[in-house]
Amino acid sequence: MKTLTVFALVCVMTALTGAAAVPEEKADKDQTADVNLVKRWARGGCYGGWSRFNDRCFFYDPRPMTWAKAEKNCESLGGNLASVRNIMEYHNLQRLIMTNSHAYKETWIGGTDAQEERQWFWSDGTPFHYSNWCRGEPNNHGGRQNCLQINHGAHKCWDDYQCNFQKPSVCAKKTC
Ligand SMILES: [Ca+2]
Repeated sequence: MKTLTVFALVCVMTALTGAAAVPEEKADKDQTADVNLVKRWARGGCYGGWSRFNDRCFFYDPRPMTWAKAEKNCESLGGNLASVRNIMEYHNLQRLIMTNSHAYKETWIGGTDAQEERQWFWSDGTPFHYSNWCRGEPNNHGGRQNCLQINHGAHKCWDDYQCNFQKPSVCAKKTC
């Protein structure tokens, strides 16, 4: 119970900081501001372009970036490139991309085997258990494919690809 209270406080503080940064919300009447605060807390801190799925907030960034720049971008927003733990989470990512870009675009998420070939890691440090590789992937084509793109090919599955290519990305962070 104590932990929950702390989480709620952190969440409210985050929401307050967020509210202060948005000029039009400053003009809101007190009551409206309170309602917004409660809504934000109920969403686990997933607002301002982030959407909630289970215990995390997800954010689709349409700007083409290299995998490393995309990861840095997610870190600057308090998260990492998204990891995926099961098929429901993968379908949620696909829905998020479709909703925002109106297509199943090839998109970076947080998988990489740059440290050692065929040893896949998530950039958020969680174990790499679930995968949805396309047939014949990951193939490390040309010996230079160390980053994980999704929505590849006809089956919209996973592929390892050259990390220096610029693609949209999905960030994820824990709810509060
Ligand atoms: Ca490949």
